[in-house]
Amino acid sequence: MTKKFYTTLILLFFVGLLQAQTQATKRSTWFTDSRFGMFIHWGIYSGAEGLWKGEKLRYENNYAEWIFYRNSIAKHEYVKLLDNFKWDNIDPEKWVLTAKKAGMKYIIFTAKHHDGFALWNSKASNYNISNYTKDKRDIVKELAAACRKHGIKLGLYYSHWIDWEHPSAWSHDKEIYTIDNQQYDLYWQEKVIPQVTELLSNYGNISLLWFDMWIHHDKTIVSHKQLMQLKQLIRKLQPDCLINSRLGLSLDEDSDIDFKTLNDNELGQKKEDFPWQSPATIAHSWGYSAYENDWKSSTSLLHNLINNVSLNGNMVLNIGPRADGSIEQESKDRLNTIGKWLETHGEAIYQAQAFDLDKNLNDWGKITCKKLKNGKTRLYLHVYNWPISGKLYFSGVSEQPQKAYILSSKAKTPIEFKHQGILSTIDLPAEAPNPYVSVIVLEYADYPESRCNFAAINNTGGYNLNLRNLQHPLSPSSIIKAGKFGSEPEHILIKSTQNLEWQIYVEKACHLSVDASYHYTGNKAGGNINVFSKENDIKQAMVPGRQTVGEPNMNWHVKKFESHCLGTLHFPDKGFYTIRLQMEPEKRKTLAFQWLWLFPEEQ
Ligand code: JFZ
Repeated sequence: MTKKFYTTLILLFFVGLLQAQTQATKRSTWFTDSRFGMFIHWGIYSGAEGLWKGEKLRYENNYAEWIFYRNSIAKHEYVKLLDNFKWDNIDPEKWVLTAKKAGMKYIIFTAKHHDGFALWNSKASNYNISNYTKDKRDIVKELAAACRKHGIKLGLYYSHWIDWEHPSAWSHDKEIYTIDNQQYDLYWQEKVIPQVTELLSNYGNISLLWFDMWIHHDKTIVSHKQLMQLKQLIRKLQPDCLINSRLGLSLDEDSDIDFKTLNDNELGQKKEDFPWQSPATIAHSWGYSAYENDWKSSTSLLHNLINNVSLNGNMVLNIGPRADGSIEQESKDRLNTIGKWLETHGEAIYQAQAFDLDKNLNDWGKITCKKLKNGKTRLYLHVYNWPISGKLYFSGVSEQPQKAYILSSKAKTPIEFKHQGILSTIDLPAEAPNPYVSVIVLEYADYPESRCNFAAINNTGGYNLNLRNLQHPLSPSSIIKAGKFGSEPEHILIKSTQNLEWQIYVEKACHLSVDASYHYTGNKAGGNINVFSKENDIKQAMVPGRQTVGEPNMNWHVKKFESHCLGTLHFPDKGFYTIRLQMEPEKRKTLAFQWLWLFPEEQ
């Protein structure tokens, strides 16, 4: 009886867990389908433009939206910045139209940033925009209406942890002047809970709430209990509203958190199976700053978006409108370029996912993937570096594609390719069809299996066999990272006999010449460097290495890593081959090894 009881209980627990998981997946489908959104940082700080009484932002991380805190501004002076606002020009619909034109599917707006000022008509705090404007403007309301009108999802940023306005909230100088949990809870119950209630009650569907606590709750004033209270409130008022991990609960800790937020401007590094997002700026600050011009290029922004989608992630790209509501030309230019690109390449981004291949296997760009309803699969090869040879090598899939075409070509005219083993070689037009990123589509009859753990042919037609694409990975601690400002490249030190192995695929019988980049200590040639493959071996003495100055006219030296021709390997047929490198330095001599380079010999 008790046993049965406990089994049922355990079963119920897992069913519940599963349900919570599928619920979360269902909730976030629109989000992962969208891939690209707009962040808007706009508030009183926008009126300062990064300058206070002639002084620029203090502190190294000089985010313009932090000026109230950084430059120790008094509240009664800070609100005077609102006098700079041109209310006749301010129209949130223009922001929505800009987002739409840029191909963004959702907007996240700073309803309340750290300064504590609410950009809606908040009953819970008179520190709000309606109270401070002649026409009693409610920007959240206006934005919500515009989003609804144009089919854009609305998310709201709400700074829950930091609030520089409420007397018992957490401002960082409380670390000196102290604050107790009871006091802080006053802020929580008086401001956070009622304000989030307002936002989720009076503005229609809120698709997402974006909180901003980048420190674990164990390490700061917010308690787990308070976070749970907030989370339960959201689930009660709008069960479908997404919550980001900067609420202060990680996805591991709480499966009810919908997506992980990476650090500011941090890009994805590996494929993840849960939803995640990079918040990104076009220049540096999030709020408007007149003193920055470190604009990222359209190409690099596009690369960042594609990089994330190729690893199952989203990107939310920020604009910081001015106090007249306008968006800087530099931002608009970039958003228009991305939007135009998405008009013809959106298929490779929206509802697209990561493919299974290692992100570094093919060196010309990134891959996204889509399973079609009819069972077919499309792989989108985002070619960053259009090969000058006119041939694109795509390694890792053994299934033969049914067809290949350029995504932006309206007629989807097939392009020629050949397929052998795990290599598709695609004939490309001499000129890239798109000046930013061109996309080649490969269509497969089903979901193709992929092969990992080998060293692929690169964009120039050779194989770079290095410390990162070994058959058996080295322990990371044995790899000496690039040093001396990068003038000494990544390498390993070898003092006694050592073997390294790689796998390569060749599509036909061929000869590959083999070079090695290394530095060997000693005054004369000695020791052995051997390369073995199935058909023949190469053996050569190591050539003593020289030094080089780090920079012209500088007094520091580094090992000179030079490329040495070792000989030729024969490959009698197409297929996979193991390349084994055996290094045998002499006693008390050291070999610093970097890479092997295999390149087809001219016939
Ligand atoms: C936060 C805000 O402080 C900033 O103003 C902006 O809204 C941005 C989107 O989020 O910035 C951060 C986030 C993370 C860290 C520091 C500042 N962090 O991890 O140290």
